[in-house]
Amino acid sequence: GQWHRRRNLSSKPSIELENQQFPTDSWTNLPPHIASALPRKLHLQPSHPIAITRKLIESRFPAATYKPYNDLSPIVSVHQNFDSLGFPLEHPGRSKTDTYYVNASTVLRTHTSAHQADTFRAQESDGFLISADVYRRDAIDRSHYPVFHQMEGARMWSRDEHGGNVAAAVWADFEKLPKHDMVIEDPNPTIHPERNPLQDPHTAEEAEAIAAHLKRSLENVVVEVFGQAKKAAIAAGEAKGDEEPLRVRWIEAYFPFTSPSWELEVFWQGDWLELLGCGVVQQHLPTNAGVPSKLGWAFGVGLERVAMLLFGIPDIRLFWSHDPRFLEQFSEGTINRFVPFSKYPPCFKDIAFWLKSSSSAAGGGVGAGFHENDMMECVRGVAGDLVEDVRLVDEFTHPKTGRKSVCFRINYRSLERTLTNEEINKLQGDVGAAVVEKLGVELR
Ligand code: FA5
Ligand code: MG
Repeated sequence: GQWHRRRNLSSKPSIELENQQFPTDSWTNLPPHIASALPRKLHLQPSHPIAITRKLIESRFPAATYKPYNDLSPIVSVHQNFDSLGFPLEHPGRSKTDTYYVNASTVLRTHTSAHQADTFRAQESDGFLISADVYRRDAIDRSHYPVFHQMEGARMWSRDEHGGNVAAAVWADFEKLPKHDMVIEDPNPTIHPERNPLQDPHTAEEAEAIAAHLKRSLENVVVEVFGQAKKAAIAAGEAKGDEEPLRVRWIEAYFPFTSPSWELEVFWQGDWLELLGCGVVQQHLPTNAGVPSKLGWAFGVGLERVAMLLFGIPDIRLFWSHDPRFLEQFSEGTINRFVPFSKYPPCFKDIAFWLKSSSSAAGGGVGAGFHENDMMECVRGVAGDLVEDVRLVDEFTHPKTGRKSVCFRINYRSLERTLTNEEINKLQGDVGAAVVEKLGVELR
């Protein structure tokens, strides 16, 4: 079993978040280093790159149609975050290895989609843009962080206003969208009967029109982002303007609350980087929200990922920096290239341990009741932002005892200074102690 399954992590009867007391229980798994991010609200700090990115994306969507919501609380119910979106009870996203629970019925939202149902029900406009901080137990590397920001967008059309079928109205709105000439790879059909199906309540014409409007709207955001990033790179003398364009592609995806669904990826630092997920809204959402005749699209984009491209920010941890050498490089409304203050040396340390032999297999790829995210959180809890990357480098099962051993490689590197050997050895020792205490493993 997992340590946080057995006992109340905080061991306090309640936690205070946003000036409110929440009772804790056996589901509580919210560590202080995550709770302390709640007051930061980077998307609301005007000269922070996350807020500049938010405003740039908002500027591509007319405010009369897309009402912005930027101040919704991150503390939501399990119902809002999962049930209202049609997540099945056994969905891995619901587990304590993936989600921060305040208690059994309350979580820190894992995505801005947690507000879709309520916003559809409020019916304040044909569309919306919701920007917010979101929280997830996840991998540690330069593009993943346990707290990040998303913007949710949606656009709905009403069959009642359009003679029972919205396809023509959506195509008419599509024609009004700006055109672009960027090459975007899109090898799959809009609808695929097995991989990416049409929903029963929709006609293929409706889904095709909604998909076209959705993709064009998002492609226009990418065109704007790349255009601004390129201008800034030329101004900084980093580029001449005749470089190969970045590769961008649409791929098929799956979400419980959209179908068909897609993700948009760009080629960045030698690998595909996912910017957003989107799709045609599952009809159960507007139906349950009391607006059954409305249909349309929704997307959720990672603001850090977009900001990294826009400003040339190489590591997601930088967004949380209090260092004026980071913060003072940005100002409201300005897109400029980030100038690294200096590159400090990485330090790689391996840690190997035997998993508990008694525990049974579970998710997370590794098995034996052990989830990689538990390791990630132990490291983050000890080393905070002094850790750049944690990678599973070896797995091995003892041929005689059947016990399983894993080895993780931790890359310690500060963004702000050179770490000393003593400091790193202390961190590594503390990580070892934390995994023994919290995960019940045996160091090798
Ligand atoms: C979602 O969160 C869906 N709610 C998106 C969605 C909305 C789909 C509406 C359909 C309709 P996903 O888990 O893929 O999807 O996350 C969306 C984006 O958030 C990713 O593409 C990525 O840009 C960003 N993201 C995800 N995890 C992290 C992380 N740990 N650190 C930084 N950014 C992340
Ligand atoms: Mg995704």
